[in-house]
Amino acid sequence: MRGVDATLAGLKQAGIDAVFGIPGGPVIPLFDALSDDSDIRTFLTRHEQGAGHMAQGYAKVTGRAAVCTATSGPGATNLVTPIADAYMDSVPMVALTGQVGSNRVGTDAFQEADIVGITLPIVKHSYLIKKVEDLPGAIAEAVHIAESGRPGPVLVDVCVDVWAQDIEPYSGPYPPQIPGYNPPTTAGHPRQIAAAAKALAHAKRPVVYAGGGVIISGADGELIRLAETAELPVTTTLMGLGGFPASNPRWVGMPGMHGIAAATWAFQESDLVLAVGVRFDERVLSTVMHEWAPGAKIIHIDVDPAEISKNRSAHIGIAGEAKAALGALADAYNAQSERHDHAERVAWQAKIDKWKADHPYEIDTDTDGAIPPQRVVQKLYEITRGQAVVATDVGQHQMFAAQHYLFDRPRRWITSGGLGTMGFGLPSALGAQVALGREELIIDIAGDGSFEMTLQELSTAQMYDLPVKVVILNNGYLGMVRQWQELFWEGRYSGTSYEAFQPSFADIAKAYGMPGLTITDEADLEDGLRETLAHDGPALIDVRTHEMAKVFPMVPQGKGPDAIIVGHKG
Ligand SMILES: Cc1ncc(C[n+]2csc(CCOP(=O)(O)OP(=O)(O)O)c2C)c(N)n1
Repeated sequence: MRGVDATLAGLKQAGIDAVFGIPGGPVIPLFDALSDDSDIRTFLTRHEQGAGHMAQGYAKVTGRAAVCTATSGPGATNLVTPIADAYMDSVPMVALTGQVGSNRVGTDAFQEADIVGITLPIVKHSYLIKKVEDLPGAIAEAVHIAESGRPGPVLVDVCVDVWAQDIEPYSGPYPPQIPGYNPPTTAGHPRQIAAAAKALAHAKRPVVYAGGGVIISGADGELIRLAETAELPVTTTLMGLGGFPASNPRWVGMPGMHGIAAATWAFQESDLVLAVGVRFDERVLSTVMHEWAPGAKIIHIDVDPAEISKNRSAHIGIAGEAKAALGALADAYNAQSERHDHAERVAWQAKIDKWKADHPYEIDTDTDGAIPPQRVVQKLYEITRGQAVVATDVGQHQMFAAQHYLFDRPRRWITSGGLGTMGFGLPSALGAQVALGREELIIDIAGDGSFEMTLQELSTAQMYDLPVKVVILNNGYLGMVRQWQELFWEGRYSGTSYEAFQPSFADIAKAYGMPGLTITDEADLEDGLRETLAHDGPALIDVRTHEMAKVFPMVPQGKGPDAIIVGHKG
């Protein structure tokens, strides 16, 4: 068969059923073959960045890779941001790019860009295919590498002449055996598990620090079991929201720069941190990492051994798969004779609960009549009874969403954590809608600044009848940066105000053939949100919110966790 047919056969064997992208000369053969294929749905987007984020949204809600595709040169370079985003947040994705002819590689041919070289530091793996014999194996490996172990983006860059050449489809073992690539699939070393179980029993003030790895490995059930068995308070990071039910009384909340103060204080007083599927990111620990949890013994479980002791030394490191490791840890805990002191645990949880009760997330009240942005998220949560899938852009609105929309289940929260990519919201929401079907309510909580970066994908929403609801928290500013300027740059708002010009987002929505509403008065908020959410198709609501709202708590950049600003009064 032709190389391109072997490619589709390989993708299907690996379970790929969606491709997002835009064609150009070197991928015309791919699009041509896709048009005859009824097993793979092809989505033509309006920008390759949108295609990449759609693949990420698809992956976030399913755990499975999707494919984004682009032509050589500018098409491929437009994929760089989503590839970097997927790398930072461990999202499985295959980027399939076309390249100039194999005999022209390296000649500065028309639309030649060395995309393998450009993306080398931001891919889990990459291939440049100049010979058709290498293509079927590369496709099989690419999907497997993207999805297994610590997931990530894999690039397959295919020279245009290769598509048409004859080759046998992949017939090797599945998943393919890749020399030197053996990500952990087990719990990790039993002696380390036993040591961790013992440490948990002897701890007086333990806290769980759970991240995206819990969701990726499907370890939420095991985490609940362990937390109940050993009576552990649990925090879930921005990437881990939904990995432990927000309604569980042991849930402390989100830790970190804009997390709940109770989580920061719990870590500061803890004598043991059980970290699982996290990377001790500076947005959690603060930039002064050694000041975080200074008295705590650290247990660190991660499928990627390179993460263990990278940012903070682990006393007990467990290179294991989170689901297996947490299950084994719960079993080891039950099997050992050591037990925690129940009364001590109850007192510790009560102390954390009091911090939570005394210092909940603040709502901006001093708004001069303007709508507090937090209220919009709270209303959305109320109206949807917490059942929506929520995607966000990046900025204050992202943090308000993380703080006020609560998740009881994994894979309902789609956000750009590590890279912090403005413009991520709309396309990732569309990718999630493709994966889950049009019956699922998917809300993109967008910032006015971020939304303008990828809003052309409203066309994709219309073209494929993807009924995503866009809720813009419009403060007329690049709000998060404005907040930093207010707090740390003496209120010099340089380059952050859109006061001089902003388009009508409601009119933009109408131009894209969907309803658009503008809300300026809190009295109209609930009806406006209900009307938007009830529309049977994509719809947009532009909510004008308080321009000077700030996200609190905040641990200022460059300071340790003890410098936390809890709220407006300090
Ligand atoms: C692509 C990109 N450019 C710049 C930034 C830096 N940045 C972080 S938050 C932010 C402001 C975002 O503004 P908006 O989308 O309106 O959200 P808000 O903070 O106002 O809620 C900026 C510019 C970024 N994260 N991503």
